[in-house]
Amino acid sequence: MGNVETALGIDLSAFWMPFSANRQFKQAPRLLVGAKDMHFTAHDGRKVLDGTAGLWCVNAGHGREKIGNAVKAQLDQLDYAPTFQMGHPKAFEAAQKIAALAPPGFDHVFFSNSGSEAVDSALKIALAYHRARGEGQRTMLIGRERGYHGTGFGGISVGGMTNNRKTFGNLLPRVDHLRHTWDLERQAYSRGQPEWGAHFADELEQRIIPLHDASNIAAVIVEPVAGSTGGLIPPKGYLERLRAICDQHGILLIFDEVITGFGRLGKAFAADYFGVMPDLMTFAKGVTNGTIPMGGVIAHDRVYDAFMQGPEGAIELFHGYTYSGHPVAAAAASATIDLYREEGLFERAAAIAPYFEQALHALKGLPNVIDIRNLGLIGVIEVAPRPGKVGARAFDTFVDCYANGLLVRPAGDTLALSPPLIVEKSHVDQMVDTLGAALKRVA
Ligand code: PXG
Repeated sequence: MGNVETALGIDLSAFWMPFSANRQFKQAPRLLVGAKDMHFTAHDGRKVLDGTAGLWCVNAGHGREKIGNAVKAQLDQLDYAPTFQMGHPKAFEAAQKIAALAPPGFDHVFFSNSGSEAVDSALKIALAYHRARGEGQRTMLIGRERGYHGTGFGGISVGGMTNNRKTFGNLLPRVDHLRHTWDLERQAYSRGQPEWGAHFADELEQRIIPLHDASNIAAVIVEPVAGSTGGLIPPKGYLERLRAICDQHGILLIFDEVITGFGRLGKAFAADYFGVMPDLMTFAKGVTNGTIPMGGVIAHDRVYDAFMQGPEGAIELFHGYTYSGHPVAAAAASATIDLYREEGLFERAAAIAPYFEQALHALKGLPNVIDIRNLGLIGVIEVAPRPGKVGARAFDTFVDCYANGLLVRPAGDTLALSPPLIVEKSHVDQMVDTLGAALKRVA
């Protein structure tokens, strides 16, 4: 066993880690053993500033007692109850609170346990919606290059990340992709939404619809801000155009809000932030502040209502999970949403976003930095790849930051910051200083 394993008395061999270089990691592990508010505690007792809200999920900061207490109370009261032809109060309460937070007309919540399942559920709801309305031939799903929609077969099919697709053979058929919206030359160092690029949405009308015919297309799914492929901020007017084209052709628009939901942009959802309303929204992550797995789909009334036809005894949607609306997850969600409201955390995120933007853009000019982009509390530094070694420079920068007390998230040759919404200016300063020093050290 290595030093860390000996110190902690654990064996690292059994856990096949997700999206990780298992052998490299196990040689030099980065283990977190505690967390409170803005900080993790590393295995050696060091405090590490959480610049990424875990994996974009701990929006209210770590170790929030209100959520922990709600979880403990729920475990004592009712640990599990089915939600297939049965029910329990917490699932209804959580759904009600999520619907109340969502934009007007989004009044129905379907629960899953993760963002990947949320995406699968949304795609299936879209297909079933058209069928319920007598347009069952609408089976095509349109995603986008560099989209990330989790790791189910549905999500990787509509997603646009090569590494997540190339190994797995049969993806869903009848899928096409819009191009992504990032253009280094025209958009580099945009603060907030780039001015240029709304026309990328026109591809839907100019290539995809003429090729497949709108009558065959069920839905378009996009992240309002593409998170995992490096914070691609939608150009001004882009989402509006997508919405208009979908409307014109009877195509459902799905916003994957797994990252953007629950305050990341300073509003409850990106739909609110951009003032563009989809038909279905997925969520996960921040819904429980990362404490208990939960995800889901928020459906607009017009979608839900299309299912509520036919005999009352008919099951309207043959879809669900053993843990859809799990009591403990629902209790966590309910308490989390209360916390977001009581502490005004979305407003807080909006208030500190300009400071975050200013601080981030001060890194312009550091070695290898080729772009900096931001929106709300999403900030991304793009570095030039090392020749023949895509991702290596960003990874080394991440390791350097971690050694110096900051967690950032590398993805390709980008480094993302997405701190908890309780972040203070002093934390922002520390993030930028640590990242800046790392960029100078890492060649
Ligand atoms: N949709 C979006 C937009 C996501 O960002 C998922 C779906 C899938 O969620 P689950 O809960 O199944 O993982 C995600 C997940 C990163 C990173 O570093 C992002 C995610 C997950 C892990 C790492 O960018 N997003």
